[in-house]
Amino acid sequence: MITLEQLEQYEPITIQCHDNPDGDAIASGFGLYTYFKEKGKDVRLIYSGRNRIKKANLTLMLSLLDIPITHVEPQEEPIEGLLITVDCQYGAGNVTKLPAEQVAIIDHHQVEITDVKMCRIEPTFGSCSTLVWKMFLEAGYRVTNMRLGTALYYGLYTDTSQLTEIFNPNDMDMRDQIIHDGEQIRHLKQTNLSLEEMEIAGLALLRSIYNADYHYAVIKTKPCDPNLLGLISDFLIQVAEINSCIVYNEQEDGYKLSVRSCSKEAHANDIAAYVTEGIGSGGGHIDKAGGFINRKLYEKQYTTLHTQAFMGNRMAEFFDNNQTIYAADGDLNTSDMREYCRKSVSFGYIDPLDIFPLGTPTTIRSMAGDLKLLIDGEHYIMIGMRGEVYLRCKEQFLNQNNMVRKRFKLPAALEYNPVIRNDNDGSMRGLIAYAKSCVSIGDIRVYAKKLKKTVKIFPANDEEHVLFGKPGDYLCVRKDNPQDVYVVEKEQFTLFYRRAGRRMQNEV
Ligand SMILES: [Mn+2]
Repeated sequence: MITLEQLEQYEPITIQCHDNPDGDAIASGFGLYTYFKEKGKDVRLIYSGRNRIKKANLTLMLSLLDIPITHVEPQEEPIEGLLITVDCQYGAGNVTKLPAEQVAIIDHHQVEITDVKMCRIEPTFGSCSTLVWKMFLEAGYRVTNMRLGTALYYGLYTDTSQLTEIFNPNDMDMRDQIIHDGEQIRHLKQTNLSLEEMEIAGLALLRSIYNADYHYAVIKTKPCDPNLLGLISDFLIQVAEINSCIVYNEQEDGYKLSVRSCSKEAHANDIAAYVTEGIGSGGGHIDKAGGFINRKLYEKQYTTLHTQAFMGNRMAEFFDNNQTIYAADGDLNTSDMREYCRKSVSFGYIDPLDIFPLGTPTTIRSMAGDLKLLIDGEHYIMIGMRGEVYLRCKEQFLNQNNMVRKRFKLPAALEYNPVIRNDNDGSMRGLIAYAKSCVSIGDIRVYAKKLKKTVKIFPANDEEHVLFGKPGDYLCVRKDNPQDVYVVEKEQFTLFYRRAGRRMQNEV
């Protein structure tokens, strides 16, 4: 994993966006350009390929923010010093390969090129602008230049359908923290689409596939700016008969999709995660989400299936397979479940009252996204050994765990350290520092089964903090409390639970 400090060793530095650069490629390239310029480096920002930048929003972006990008023709002479391809991977199909003495890659697409050593690829980041911003933070560089902040913000905006399809916490952090000129962003928004794209949207709407059983629609559009996908799906979801939809199209390396839902049982982020599972990534909010499917992985798994059929099938499967459990009813059928004992395991727990006062509205941000918590004195924040964050009612918690008055320590570093934000004043605290250790009481009896369908559980007394389970996870209910229903991931389950009675037999 490269850092900006390492790249600073080279001179001169050339930063290359992919051919037909979009807002994110230009913004992230401009970010690196500005950084190296401030370090006194000889640096230039370029792109190549047959087409020149001509889309209205992009030419406006270049002039508003004074971005010095130039078009170059392919050349045989190697580029001196270091060439960094940004928002793309050197040698991939969407970027003209320019010979160079040294090459580095900074990108957020699926890994396609593996023979470049100096490389930083984060496929779960919503934009390459976010990755550049993160690398700034790591290098101790703060964005104070308004033009640069506005560019990076617009890069994220254009790559996440107007910020609606964000699911990586790093993207959320940049969205919330980076300085930007609201007036200029408004100006850029009004120039988003071309007449050609208006026509693409019109044609796409005429060719929608509608499923009357589940009230969903699927649309494939011609190649276009990914922003358009979000706009079309925003339009579709307003149609009375349509309660959820996927709008997608084909890109160089796969399929980009935009998901909307207004159904209580089928959230857009769940649909996006389900459709892309194993072949890409997806997520977002309950009403708006997005995702990406990697072409190679798709073609490996579905050799002959047409993508439109695939999307439709996955949607139907999602609805067929979705079970909702209201734990308060206490009537979960356990006849197909087996009895297990929970071993005693350690967790971290945090009393939010140790961080912010009673009544504070907060947002807990972790790799799994944002979780809203109004500090009510009734919940603990739990941290699992892999950094997973969830809430537990204090009463339930005390029944199941013994507190150990020790600081909690994670066995390994996390990809993103969870934070809690005070929504009143925006102040943030790292969660791990407040965590204490606890050990679950062993030998708690549960009924459990491996899930074949996705489930959604509305916990008793706590219906707003919905739990989700996917096929392969275990659905558990406590033997002594049929209202205590929850889901445990497969790996965790095998670690922490054993079949009731098994050990006895083995010991004998
Ligand atoms: Mn991008």
